[in-house]
Amino acid sequence: MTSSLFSVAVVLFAGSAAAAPFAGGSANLETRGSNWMNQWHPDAKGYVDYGFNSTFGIGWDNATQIRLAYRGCDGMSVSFSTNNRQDTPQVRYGLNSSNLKYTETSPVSITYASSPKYENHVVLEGSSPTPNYYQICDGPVHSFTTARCAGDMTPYSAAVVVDLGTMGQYGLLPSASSSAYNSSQMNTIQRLVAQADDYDFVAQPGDFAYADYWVKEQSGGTSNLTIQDQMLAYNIINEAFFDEISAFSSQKAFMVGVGNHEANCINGGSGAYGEDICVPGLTNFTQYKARWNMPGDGSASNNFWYSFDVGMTHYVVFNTETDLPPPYYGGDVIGGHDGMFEANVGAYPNAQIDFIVNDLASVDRKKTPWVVALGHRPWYSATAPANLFTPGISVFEPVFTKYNVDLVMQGHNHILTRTFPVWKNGTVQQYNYTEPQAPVYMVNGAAGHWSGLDPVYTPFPDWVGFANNTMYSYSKLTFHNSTHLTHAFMNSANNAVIDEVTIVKTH
Ligand SMILES: *[C@@H]1O[C@H](CO)[C@@H](O)[C@H](O)[C@H]1NC(C)=O
Ligand SMILES: *[C@@H]1O[C@H](CO)[C@@H](O)[C@H](O)[C@H]1NC(C)=O
Ligand SMILES: *[C@@H]1O[C@H](CO)[C@@H](O)[C@H](O)[C@H]1NC(C)=O
Ligand SMILES: *[C@@H]1O[C@H](CO)[C@@H](O)[C@H](O)[C@H]1NC(C)=O
Ligand SMILES: *[C@@H]1O[C@H](CO)[C@@H](O)[C@H](O)[C@H]1NC(C)=O
Ligand SMILES: *[C@@H]1O[C@H](CO)[C@@H](O)[C@H](O)[C@H]1NC(C)=O
Ligand SMILES: *[C@@H]1O[C@H](CO)[C@@H](O)[C@H](O)[C@H]1NC(C)=O
Ligand SMILES: *[C@@H]1O[C@H](CO)[C@@H](O)[C@H](O)[C@H]1NC(C)=O
Ligand SMILES: *[C@@H]1O[C@H](CO)[C@@H](O)[C@H](O)[C@H]1NC(C)=O
Ligand SMILES: CC(=O)N[C@H]1CO[C@H](CO)[C@@H](O)[C@@H]1O
Ligand SMILES: [Fe+2]
Repeated sequence: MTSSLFSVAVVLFAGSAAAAPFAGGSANLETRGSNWMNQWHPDAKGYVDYGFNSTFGIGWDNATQIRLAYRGCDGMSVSFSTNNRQDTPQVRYGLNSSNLKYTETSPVSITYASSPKYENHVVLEGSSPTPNYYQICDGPVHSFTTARCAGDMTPYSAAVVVDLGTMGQYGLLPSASSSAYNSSQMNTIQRLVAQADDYDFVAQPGDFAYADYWVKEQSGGTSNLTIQDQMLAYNIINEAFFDEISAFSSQKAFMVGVGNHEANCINGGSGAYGEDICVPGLTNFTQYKARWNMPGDGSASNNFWYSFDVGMTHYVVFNTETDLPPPYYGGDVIGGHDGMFEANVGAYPNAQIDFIVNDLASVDRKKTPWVVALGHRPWYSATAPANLFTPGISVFEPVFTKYNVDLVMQGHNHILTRTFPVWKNGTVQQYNYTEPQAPVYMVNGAAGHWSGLDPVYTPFPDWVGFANNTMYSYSKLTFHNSTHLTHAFMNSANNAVIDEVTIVKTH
């Protein structure tokens, strides 16, 4: 087994790096050891031809899986995948689709062990805040719009999904089971594409693809994936997801946060199989670090917690998976709820909470009257109490309450939940949405993934304003002005409003 399809992972920073071109950083990507094949689980085949047929040479090939992310209000990060390492990833852009005047390049073309792709990250800075056209190498010309600047009080909407998995053959299937959607109706990815004119950007705080369900799919019998397929199975599901989302993430910024399904290749274990089945590169959030390029100062933790402004809203993305201040544990670290034994990413144990506190303390509510926090695991959700993320009550809730966060968007439970304004570990502050003094929490983990939706747990606690688990859904946030914000659970199948509430609040 001396020849393989895979080269040594290459992290190339040729030339002078632009300011914070890539948040993942070189030190955080696992390098492929010479004996990594021997580290495979004994049940695995030990050799895989992906059919992607990468030559891992240097040179242009077609850019796929485009992922945009806001960078201030005059920039955009353009991330894309290629089969080969790119010497100098390049994006041309401009205001005239047939005359792309500007060119930006980047030294960042990276991979990780077990990946069939290279991830390229180019940051366009100083673009005009009007529709911009862009082209990766000589591929098709796409367009995007940069973020509304902080203080722009023009009404706008945003879409939020959580727990959005792969659709189709190895993901959520139409009609086959109770978890199915109606094959004549749209799934959530198709809906986000169809409604792209209705929102400025999409946010997903956690749980992409569910490729780490490959063993469960095998044992669940709905796919022909086998244990022996191992990382082939993982990569088929994973690549399909990034191909699918590109239909919206190539035209809208896609702002992401981390969930438990980003931790490793097996979601903490399944049947006889534990994390030791994961080959190098498929543990410790390696893919999550390599694929995304969220705003920040360029440190590894930027994909895990960061903030950004869009018009009248300040958004802060927080991380429930790692990096809680001691004595609390993130869900995926040793001692955490799921015990996935992954590592913290911050420079020191309190790095995340210090960032969140400093960030929220410095929000200018005249410019951005609304503050929305996005994170993965909920502590208020119409689920069994055992599924609640109780450290959140101690770590995040007091901070969100103190700094007057208006709305918290979460998922993880594959259901819908809208709370009343709630604080102090489950005390309802008031039973309406007019001038609330506590945050309102929304759980929308109903975007759809391989195993469908979860049960709701009854009777509902008194902080539950609405809960349901019968429809796939995305959330639509509409900021009307400094006093009115509407949250709607949208039915992905027909785009009907499932539940809607307007928070009226003088800031
Ligand atoms: C791939 O890139 C080539 C040019 O390099 C182009 O002719 C071709 O249409 C592209 N294919 C796809 C599927 O984008
Ligand atoms: C766009 O560029 C093309 C090609 O250079 C040019 O003919 C056209 O006039 C430009 N359009 C505008 C609106 O500037
Ligand atoms: C599926 O959707 C179609 C179109 O909306 C509808 O006519 C049909 O009744 C639906 N079937 C089921 C089983 O819900
Ligand atoms: C699973 O079956 C499909 C067709 O049903 C086939 O295209 C695919 O290659 C198979 N996958 C594996 C991993 O065998
Ligand atoms: C993840 O990282 C931690 C800290 O570096 C390390 O102790 C642990 O072994 C890693 N897990 C795997 C599966 O590599
Ligand atoms: C929250 O309340 C529950 C009982 O409802 C209690 O068990 C738990 O310790 C409380 N948590 C905190 C942080 O006060
Ligand atoms: C909302 O609830 C508060 C507290 O019970 C109450 O004082 C207020 O009148 C209510 N507002 C509306 C519009 O119902
Ligand atoms: C969820 O909504 C469906 C459709 O409106 C309804 O039939 C069902 O009773 C609701 N479930 C709960 C728990 O309210
Ligand atoms: C804010 O928007 C709401 C909803 O559109 C509207 O009813 C209200 O009058 C607006 N307030 C101001 C001050 O414009
Ligand atoms: C699936 C596939 O086409 N694999 C080919 C990839 O390229 C290698 C080396 O050129 C071939 O040996 C494989 O057959
Ligand atoms: Fe989750």
